[in-house]
Amino acid sequence: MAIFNYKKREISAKIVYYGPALCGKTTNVQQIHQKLNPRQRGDLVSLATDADRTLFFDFLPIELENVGGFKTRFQIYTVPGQVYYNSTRKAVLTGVDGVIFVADSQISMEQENLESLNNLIENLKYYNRDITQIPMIMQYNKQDLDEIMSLEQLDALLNQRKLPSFAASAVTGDGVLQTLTACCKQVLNDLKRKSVRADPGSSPQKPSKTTDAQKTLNKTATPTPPPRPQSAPDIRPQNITEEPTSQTDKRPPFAFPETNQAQPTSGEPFKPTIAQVGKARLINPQTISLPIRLATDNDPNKLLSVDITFSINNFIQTNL
Ligand SMILES: Nc1nc2c(ncn2[C@@H]2O[C@H](COP(=O)(O)OP(=O)(O)OP(=O)(O)O)[C@@H](O)[C@H]2O)c(=O)[nH]1
Ligand SMILES: [Mg+2]
Repeated sequence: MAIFNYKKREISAKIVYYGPALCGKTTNVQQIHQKLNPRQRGDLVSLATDADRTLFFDFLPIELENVGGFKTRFQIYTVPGQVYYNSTRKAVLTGVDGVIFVADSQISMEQENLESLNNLIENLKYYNRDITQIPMIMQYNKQDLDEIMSLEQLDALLNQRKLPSFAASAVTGDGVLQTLTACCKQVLNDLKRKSVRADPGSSPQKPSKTTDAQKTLNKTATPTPPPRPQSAPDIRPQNITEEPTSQTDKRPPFAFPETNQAQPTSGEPFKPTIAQVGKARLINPQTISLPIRLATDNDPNKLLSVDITFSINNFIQTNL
């Protein structure tokens, strides 16, 4: 669930890319990582198999400066699309604030798209959450390929709710930032609505029960509650743009979200134990790849690769 920290004037929210195997979720996040100014984003953490299939998730923190006077952080996750990783998909959905459903536009993927959408509905139900109450954007990916469904066919198949939908080609980057921008806007509008509802002063009727948004606010309250703003912040984001790195921009680099904010707050525990670590390999001057074996995996030959990226001002140590 999103966290408002009124004292630090920060909002933190979670967006999950969902969709069938190989539809392009990881490629979307890689493009976002490449396109955004390094000051707007942290490092990309990918937990993948040797064949570059997502095993747990990809994670990318991004930050929008000054949305209604608030620093706004989004934690972007992808799920593993392969059918048998459902418990991981469920875990990644913990506390989600917005979903981007990436559909594979190829005609041959019709069934997989439907199954993945139904799987999303089911996994949200596990958390007693209704998909219609969660900000959501559709992305019709792989538009560069032949033998794809038309946008109208994809809408008829997957989007009876008429959610905003974007045609995209994640390999070229077309439509990637537009999709993300639309989702960020929806999430912020949703948070604004909830915060207005949770603010008794701005509500015509006092709610009789504690709402989810109030619970979230209570959870983040410090022992001496900081003064609340007069009204809910005006959270209209600017478009997320491809920004060339500006040498004169003195804003601090993105700080990795505090551990207690990045961790799921409820649901399944998600802490795989490492049984064995192999020899590190240098992928590029900033990135090493570590082969690891999980304690849950008895096959000594089944190693996963974990990529760890370093940058000068921002050192990330994963918990995994
Ligand atoms: N032609 C084309 N290929 C794409 C596009 N997006 C992704 N791909 C390719 O599709 C393959 C799978 O992409 P990924 O981003 O790894 O897919 P994923 O959804 O993360 O897959 P899982 O992690 O297994 O769920 C890769 O070879 C990508 O290069 C696209 O828009 N067009
Ligand atoms: Mg992936």
